Amino acid sequence: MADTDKNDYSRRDFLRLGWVVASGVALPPVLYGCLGGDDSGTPVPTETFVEPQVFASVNGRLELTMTVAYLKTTLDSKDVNLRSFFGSIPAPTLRVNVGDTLRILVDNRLPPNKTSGTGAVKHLRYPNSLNLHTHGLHVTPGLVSQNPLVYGDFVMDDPEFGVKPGDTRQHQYTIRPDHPPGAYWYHPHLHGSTAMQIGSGMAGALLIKGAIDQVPEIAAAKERVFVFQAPITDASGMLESFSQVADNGGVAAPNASVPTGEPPFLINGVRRPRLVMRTGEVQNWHFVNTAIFKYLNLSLDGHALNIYSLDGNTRSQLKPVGPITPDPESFTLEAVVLAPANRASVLVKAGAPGTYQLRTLNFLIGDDVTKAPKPPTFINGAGLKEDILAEVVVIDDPLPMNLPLGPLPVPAVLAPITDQELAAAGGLKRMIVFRSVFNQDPNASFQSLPVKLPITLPPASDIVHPGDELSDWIYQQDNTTFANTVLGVGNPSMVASPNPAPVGELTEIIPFQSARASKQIVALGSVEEWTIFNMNFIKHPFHIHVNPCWVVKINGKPIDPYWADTIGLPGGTPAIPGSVTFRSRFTDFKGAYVMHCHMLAHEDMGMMQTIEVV
Ligand SMILES: [Cu+2]
Repeated sequence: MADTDKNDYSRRDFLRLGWVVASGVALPPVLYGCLGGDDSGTPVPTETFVEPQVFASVNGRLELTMTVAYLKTTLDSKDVNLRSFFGSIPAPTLRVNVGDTLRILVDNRLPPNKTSGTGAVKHLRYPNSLNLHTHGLHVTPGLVSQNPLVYGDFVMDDPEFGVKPGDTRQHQYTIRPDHPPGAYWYHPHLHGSTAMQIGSGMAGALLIKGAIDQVPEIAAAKERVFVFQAPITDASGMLESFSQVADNGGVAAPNASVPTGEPPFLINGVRRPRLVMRTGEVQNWHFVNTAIFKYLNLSLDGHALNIYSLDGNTRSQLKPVGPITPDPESFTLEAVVLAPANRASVLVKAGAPGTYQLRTLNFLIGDDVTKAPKPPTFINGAGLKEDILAEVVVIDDPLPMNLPLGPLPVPAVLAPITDQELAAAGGLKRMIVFRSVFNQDPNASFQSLPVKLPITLPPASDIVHPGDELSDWIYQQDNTTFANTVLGVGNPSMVASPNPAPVGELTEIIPFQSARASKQIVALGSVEEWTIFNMNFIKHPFHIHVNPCWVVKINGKPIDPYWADTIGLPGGTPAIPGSVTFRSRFTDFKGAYVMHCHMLAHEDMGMMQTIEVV
């Protein structure tokens, strides 16, 4: 056995703040330094891939105190001092079983808030207040009890309050026995500070274990969690400027290019870690994209990534993706696409000995749908460039293992939502619009927002969403505009006026909790079909809390349906919006929760709407 590389290990300062596990077990962070070696005497390469600390349930219960505080550590060889959960970036992995109870006491030890946002970023504020969201979990969005006060997955705080510095909040999440087992994650969700805090690194994986983990080929595979983060820091290694968050989160002035490469992705806090596998070995990898803006487009040289779960939702069959040969000039190759907040669980079977790169391939983060011929073409400044994320070394020390061949156990709650079920249980259809509005700089090179009309319309057959529901939205008929950095989701009441404001004048956006903001009222037990329209080129990732989505159409055209809780929307324009159509069962839980853009600066600036299940 090779020695653990002490230098690599010690440069990650896990859990300096200490922690309390009242019920459950804490497993130390793991650096896989050895794999047994081979018989030829060739030195085995050292792994630099680290696994985050794991907190695991015991006897059906995991109970933790989650300290929130600054952490001085090193990320990608840079000294940083950033907000953290549990004093760890990324935060530890929480590991529970279906049927378990997870209790978390959030203990906010950040210093008092100093800054209140002003001007163009006025809705980015309260950087040291927070709340907690368990992303993708089907749990109650309200209170678990009034006395004592215990919260479920509650994120409906007034931003002025939330869990302020010095405050604590008790959460309890009851993971139902029928909950889909899979890869989820947790992060703060206070409106106004979410982007800054997750941009700091306040994010951790949350694994729910169940039937899928008992499939023999999966049970035998080494399991790894990849928390992808692109922490934002200033020159001093801190993150205190809201405009920095906005600039790195896609809220830059419309004439600025979309950030393409910086900050770089880290995996569990390490830039380009090395993993070692044995030829023939199968490993079980959970990818979690916690970046606040950037998509991932993952491909492993020479190997297929065999997807068995998306957003914690098991597929009935493995879906092999790749290997895809990178082409530096291509912005059309699609590998395993993870919008911000998406997860994918994949099985990887190591091939011939050699060194392979795990890459994010070039990715179009903006679709220019006005350009013919389709597919959409690259917009200057709107592409994320290829990057190497990790190195996989396959050694000549065979370990024959198998991929599962048969059907995988899909939870009953993930049965397809048929036309008949939809019709019988309500069948209501809704249309929701995502749109950012910006001031138009007539000299801007980045002309996507807003669109100048008239544009050359495609043939009528290509306009997939005609109809009165959208007419209210097609109100911007020239290059005058509403506002600077105003983002809206929902109806036009989200902006102060449907009429254009003078260029340069800031129009106020109505906070999503406002009585004037739109709200979707849904009956408990109903099944509905929603179409989410995107009137911007940028691929806003749509996320809805509590209940997953059965995605059935993209741009009005039927697809091979799948379950997800976060959906990268195709780009569009006000005249030709991109769209995704999904069906959802509003089961089990009454109460208010949210849907929003997971480009988190967009969310913080108002691209969020309330759903109330009654
Ligand atoms: Cu967005």
